[in-house]
Amino acid sequence: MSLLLCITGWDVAPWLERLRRLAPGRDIRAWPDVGDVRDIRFAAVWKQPPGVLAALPNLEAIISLGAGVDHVFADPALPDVPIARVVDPDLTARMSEWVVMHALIHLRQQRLYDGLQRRREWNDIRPAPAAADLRVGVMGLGVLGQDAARKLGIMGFDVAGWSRSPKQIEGLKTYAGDQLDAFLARTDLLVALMPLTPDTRGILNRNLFGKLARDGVFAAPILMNAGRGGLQVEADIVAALDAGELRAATLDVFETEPLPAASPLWGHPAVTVTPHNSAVSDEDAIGRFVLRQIERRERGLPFETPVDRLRRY
Ligand code: NDP
Ligand code: OXD
Repeated sequence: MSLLLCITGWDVAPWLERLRRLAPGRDIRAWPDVGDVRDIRFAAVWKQPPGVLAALPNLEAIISLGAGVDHVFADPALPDVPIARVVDPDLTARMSEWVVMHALIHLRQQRLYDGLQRRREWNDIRPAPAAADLRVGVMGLGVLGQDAARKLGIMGFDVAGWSRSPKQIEGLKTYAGDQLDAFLARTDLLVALMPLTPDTRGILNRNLFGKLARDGVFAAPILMNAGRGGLQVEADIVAALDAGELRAATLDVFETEPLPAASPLWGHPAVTVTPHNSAVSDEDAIGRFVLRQIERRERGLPFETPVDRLRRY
């Protein structure tokens, strides 16, 4: 019942050390040192190279080391076995910290105060809207979106959410499916917490920005994206900012990561960049999650957090 760690883009060594420490009796290997491929029953993956999993004849299940699974589906030879994804309270809490913090930075116009401080200017900026004056729209009402929406609500923001399927969530205005335009029309600050799928790729584009509210406290809407870089069209974000169609953008994820040094996003005065760390997590907790999923499968139980192969999230 060997477990293969198949990771690119991150350092695999700490993951190997962590999982071996958490499960000392288990045979855990790290790609490319696979050994006898017939031994491998489980794979824990982050951006596995295409074809590696297909070469494991006895693979029973795949566990994504992230909450997102677009990196798993990027493999055209993905074996047809069950897939799980990370859902972890620590990760969720940290994502909501990022969302609430950056929503507050926009609300309280902190970037303007940063500039004033650098220029040694004492200036109390008006208008100074309250949280209730800012209509936040959370795109994606899954594990992360619901937690973020609830915490934004606690801070007093006027929050609504949009998802694929209709939802009833106490204290939240909800929109679904083809109600997207109505959702956008009441949104001053858009927070994207959606998976990257064939349906959502490029959804954050200039056409969509044009449907956001323009009658809010800040006149032009604000974009925040911590879902996936593939949701956004970066050239459209820059063009919309430069044309005044967007007031600001706070981005944790990018079309290409790491964000290339030549990207105009780095130096744009209205853009805040964070390095895909909005949900920086307790990695031991993720390790324990992975091992718990394997133990469940070994006991004949389903994954706690199965991925739907058709929906791709
Ligand atoms: P969930 O699967 O729990 O939720 C996804 C939400 O998106 C659901 O509400 C779903 O709708 C909605 N959705 C999916 N497709 C569509 C669509 N075509 N139209 C409308 N709504 C849609 O995911 P999580 O909340 O756990 O995570 C969301 C994403 O956040 C991950 O996929 C990942 O890409 C990203 N992420 C980013 C991190 C970072 O560090 N930046 C960290 C962790 C995750 P419905 O409820 O109807 O199914
Ligand atoms: C994730 C991520 O999907 O960190 O968990 O992006």
